Amino acid sequence: QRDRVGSDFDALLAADQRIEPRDAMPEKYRETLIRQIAQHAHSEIIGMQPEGNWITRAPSLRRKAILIAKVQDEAGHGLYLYSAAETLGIDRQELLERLHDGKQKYSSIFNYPTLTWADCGAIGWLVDGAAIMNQVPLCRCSYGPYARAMIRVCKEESFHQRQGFEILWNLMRGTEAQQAMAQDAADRWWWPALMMFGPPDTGEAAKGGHTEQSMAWGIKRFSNDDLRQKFVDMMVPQAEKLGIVLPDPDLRWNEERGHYDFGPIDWDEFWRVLRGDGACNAERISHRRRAHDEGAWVREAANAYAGKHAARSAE
Ligand code: FAQ
Repeated sequence: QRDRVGSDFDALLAADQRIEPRDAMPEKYRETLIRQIAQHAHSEIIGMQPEGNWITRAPSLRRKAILIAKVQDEAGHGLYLYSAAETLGIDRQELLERLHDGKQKYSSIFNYPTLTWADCGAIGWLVDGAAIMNQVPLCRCSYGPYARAMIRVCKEESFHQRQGFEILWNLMRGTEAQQAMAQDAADRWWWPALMMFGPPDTGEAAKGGHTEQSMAWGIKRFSNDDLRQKFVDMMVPQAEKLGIVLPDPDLRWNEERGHYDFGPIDWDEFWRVLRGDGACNAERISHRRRAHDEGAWVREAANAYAGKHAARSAE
């Protein structure tokens, strides 16, 4: 197939074929992918913390087993994504240093605290729901290794979303206190989930954004606002099923547009969180650094083992 269009980058893109690691690619395309894939990988492993916080306190053995599996899936997603980034010629160690030094970002959403058990439901329902909406189109991303990693990740995220929905479903059918806990979690996670899609496509906040170029390169398939709208349209009926009231008085069906209208997003809060001023930014990074330092012996042992094997097979 490759021969039909040759190895020329533009021809591959024009034919909607995948760019593979050995293909020639513009340096900016490579840098954009490293930025996005690394940010995505960092989000997965930092994203283990908010729910990991509840593993010891999950309300039953069944819930605990499910939560452990979900958090492990997130670690797995991080590993696929770091591997995909490495195919672009960057070392994993370097990426982790950039995360630890604050030179690369992770998703804004993981700087919010998980205060109650219902937050695990809200994360699965809303955060994984937003992640799926954003990541299904990435299965068609122009860069092969990233697109392929997304296929399995999306399957697992769908499962995660269902489990979040089910947690909230049960709470909403429980006592008054449990219902209030579910509603409170949805109140706190709704707006941050909308921010996950990134700044708006137009206006001041859009300046300096990457969307136009990334869409031209087939990395992003939809703009931030288009995905956000699809997400709102998907979630409103689900909230109704749950009996949860989404915390937005402006939320209503717009017959003309064929979409739900929703109220203004607090972009100042978004940029504040990105600058490091969210409730949990410092905690997330210090926990991450500590885990990395405490894992040094595992990396050393794995390297020593690999070295021994390499020496033996060279004999
Ligand atoms: N948080 O021009 P754009 C998960 C930055 S899901 C932080 O629109 P772009 C699963 C952006 O980097 C979450 N920063 O940028 C899970 C740029 O700054 P820069 C992870 C954000 O890249 C669930 C600036 O704003 N998913 O982890 C955010 O074209 C539950 C301008 O923005 C992904 O990463 C944000 N929310 O579009 C795990 C998906 N939004 O880099 C555990 C892949 C924007 O120039 C539990 N990524 N920024 O300094 C993407 O699709 C894109 O990178 C976007 C941003 C859409 C996030």
